[in-house]
Amino acid sequence: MYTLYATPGTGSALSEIMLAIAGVPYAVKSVDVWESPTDRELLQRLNPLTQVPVLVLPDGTVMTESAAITLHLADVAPEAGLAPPPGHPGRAVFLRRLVFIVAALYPTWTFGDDPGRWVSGDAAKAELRASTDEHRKMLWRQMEAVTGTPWFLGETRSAIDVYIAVMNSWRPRAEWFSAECPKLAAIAGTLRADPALAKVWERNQG
Ligand SMILES: N[C@@H](CCC(=O)N[C@@H](CS)C(=O)NCC(=O)O)C(=O)O
Repeated sequence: MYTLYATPGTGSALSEIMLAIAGVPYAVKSVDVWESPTDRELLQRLNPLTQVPVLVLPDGTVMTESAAITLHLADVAPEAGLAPPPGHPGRAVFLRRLVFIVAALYPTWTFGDDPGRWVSGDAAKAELRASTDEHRKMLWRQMEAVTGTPWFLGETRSAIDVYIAVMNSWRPRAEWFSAECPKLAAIAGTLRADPALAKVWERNQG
């Protein structure tokens, strides 16, 4: 049994959806990564970065980092199609964009969500929030320019679509995607409407 430490609406939704798609047995341990000192202490023991997702594997191994978790689940459940397998024509693009999302896009929230962690003074905080928000929009436009249909990789659904759908509700939020990145918005809409994932989406509203 896998155990996922998760805070609804955050990046742990990525791993929760992928666990559901992979079809492996898992339990969700709800934690409040933002507000609860007790939960943060618990998380910090598992992940010194005090971040979700944290996934404890059936053998007790602790995994962090959503991309690593993605690749692990793709290994244990290859039939679920989270990642195109080695040799697949979409494999290189998949790997490139998986790392692009976690290495280029994800840090824009890390540094912009709570700028007071990194800089002091209202002006500096406002500037860091605004600059990371703008940079993120530019990165999403780059993604839109290389997005296929109906899925990011074209006919092949993959974990990249899960990232696109989860992150669709984060700043700059769904309305911006509909107006500026319609292909990404369509992918998010399709995956969010998948009845097989309804319970997970419901748990991750907000
Ligand atoms: N690189 C990590 C980023 C994870 C991350 O930033 N998680 C956020 C929630 S979306 C978090 O736990 N933030 C709490 C904090 O930084 O204190 C990944 O891909 O899993």
